[in-house]
Amino acid sequence: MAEERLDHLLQKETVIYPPKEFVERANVKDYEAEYKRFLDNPEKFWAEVAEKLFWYEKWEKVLEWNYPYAKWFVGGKTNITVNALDRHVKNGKRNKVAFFWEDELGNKKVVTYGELYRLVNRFANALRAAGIKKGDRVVIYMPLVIEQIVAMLACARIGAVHSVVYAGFSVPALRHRIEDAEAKMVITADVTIRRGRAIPLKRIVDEAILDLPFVEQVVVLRRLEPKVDLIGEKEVDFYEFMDGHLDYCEPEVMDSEDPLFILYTSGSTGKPKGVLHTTGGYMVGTYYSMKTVFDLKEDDIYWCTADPGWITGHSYIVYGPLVAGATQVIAEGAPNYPDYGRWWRIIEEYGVNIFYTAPTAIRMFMRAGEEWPNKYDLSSLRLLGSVGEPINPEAWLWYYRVIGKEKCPIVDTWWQTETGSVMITTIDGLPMKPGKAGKPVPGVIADVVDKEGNPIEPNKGGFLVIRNPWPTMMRTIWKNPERYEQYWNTIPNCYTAGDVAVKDKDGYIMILGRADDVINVSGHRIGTMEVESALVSHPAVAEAAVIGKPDPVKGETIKAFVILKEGYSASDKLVEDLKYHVRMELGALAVPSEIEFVDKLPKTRSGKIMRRVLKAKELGIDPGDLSTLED
Ligand code: 6R9
Repeated sequence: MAEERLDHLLQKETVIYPPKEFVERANVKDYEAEYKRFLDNPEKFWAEVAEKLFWYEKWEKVLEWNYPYAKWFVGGKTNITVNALDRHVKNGKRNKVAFFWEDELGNKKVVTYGELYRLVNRFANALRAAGIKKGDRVVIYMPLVIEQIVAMLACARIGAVHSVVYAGFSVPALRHRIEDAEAKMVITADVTIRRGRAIPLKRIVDEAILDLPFVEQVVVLRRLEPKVDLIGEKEVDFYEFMDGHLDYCEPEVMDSEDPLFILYTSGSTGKPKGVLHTTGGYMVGTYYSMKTVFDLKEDDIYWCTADPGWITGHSYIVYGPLVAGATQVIAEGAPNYPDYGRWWRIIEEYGVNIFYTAPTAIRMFMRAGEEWPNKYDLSSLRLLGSVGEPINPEAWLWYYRVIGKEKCPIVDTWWQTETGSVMITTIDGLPMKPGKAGKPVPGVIADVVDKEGNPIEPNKGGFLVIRNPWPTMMRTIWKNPERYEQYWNTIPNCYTAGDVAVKDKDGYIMILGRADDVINVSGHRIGTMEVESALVSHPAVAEAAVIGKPDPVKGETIKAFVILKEGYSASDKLVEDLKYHVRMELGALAVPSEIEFVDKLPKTRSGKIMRRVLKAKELGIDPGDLSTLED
């Protein structure tokens, strides 16, 4: 496609049709027919997917919907690792590659389903021997290595509930998650390696668990020589822990509704919430979307660039692809280290067919220039995916042209930690509109509505909602059912996603951004209140307010407005101190890129900070209704 034509497409609404050859071979060839099959009989639709998987005992009922609490595959008994591992090993896929792993330096590992099965079983036996039982919580704070995935699956094998914490979080953020889940065990590594540097992780765990008596044991993967010291009886080496355990561990028979994992995510209060997912529905739903949204076939090489520390890694590296029996590529470290060719070299080397990444990465590569991807043979690609934040048409078209060579459909997948799997996109065969995620996937009834839940006319902004229960929906917020119920009682009879969106006359949904006080930096959710409380915990800060500012690469960046306490004065040094403080409190991804010292913050008469007014002033736009402003 010529450059002028692209320009022209940007001026008006662009519609791009998936190649005929793709659609003819697609797992779902006709979206409308598949969607209708769902609408005609949702329970039959989901039962047919579930029947493809292994169950010790079949469910009695597909869905029990007791608004806003759902039970899926009621009475069904299974174990997700039997579907992710045993099923493949027994069906002739023992020597099929499960993972090609590499780090930034090109160190490599190849793990087959047979090997992964043995590692998981041995680790699961070791967990049981250490006294971990069904229902116990285990926190996993590890880099993107095979052992991280082994630890997650081993928990699932014995029914322990894992809570994976992204290795970029700092001491207090990790401590909060360990405390909230009352984890009996923490599994970690000495270091993660990024941009050629070893970043210590165990040291962070040491501090995070000080005086938390319920943490009985810390298992440490020791990667570097000389090996990091293990102190006291609490700490044990990852491989010594597994040593001597059998290659088979009897799986725990899990009820469909037994918890599988907790994953924390930011919301509009100062504390992240522990989103709880359960076994049966999550397994069936992620499996279905692997086959349909990602069109996964037996011989595909699939690469999702996320980290299992986020929901994308849980659903589309660990559970969905393994249950579907995929061969995957995973890569630890930065996308552009040692250079901007890294990812494209990996695609060429492994012959990646399906590639799933985030808009922030695409925009970064766009800036670096197309000479980098052009050095490599990307012709193995047949489907591209995007997730985490809205993808702007310019980035969409670059991804389509430079990476996909105009022959790969792009699935812009909208979903959330809470939804568990993809909710809106253009599945196989649907025409694509750059910048618009698409239509609800079969199984989901999505809409754009006003506060009362009435549909909004086409091309007008409103709240994005889902009107029905779906198998991978979160079941509750850990230890906070009121918080869970809020999702379902903000707008009558709907699940409120917290995003604003518009729907066009063809039913395509475009996501505009968050409706609440959540900032999306490089596809990661950061609560304004979390950053504000981190700032206020610094001795110099009296009050702080934080907003998101549009950024050409990261989507949004954080700007903080700070009122200093008496006796402190503004300086560049203090700005650096405050940034460092936030890094220590929350982690690098929450550090504001700008800090402005002010004397006053706009507030409502009841004392709430009006971030919307700050944002409008910052961006030079209309602040809207100011009637509640104090003065
Ligand atoms: C999977 C994931 C969820 C929030 C969500 C929305 C934003 C995710 C998007 C998207 C526009 C897309 N988001 N995918 N916005 N288009 N394709 O990212 O989960 O970390 O919980 O974030 O991310 O704002 O509400 P999570």
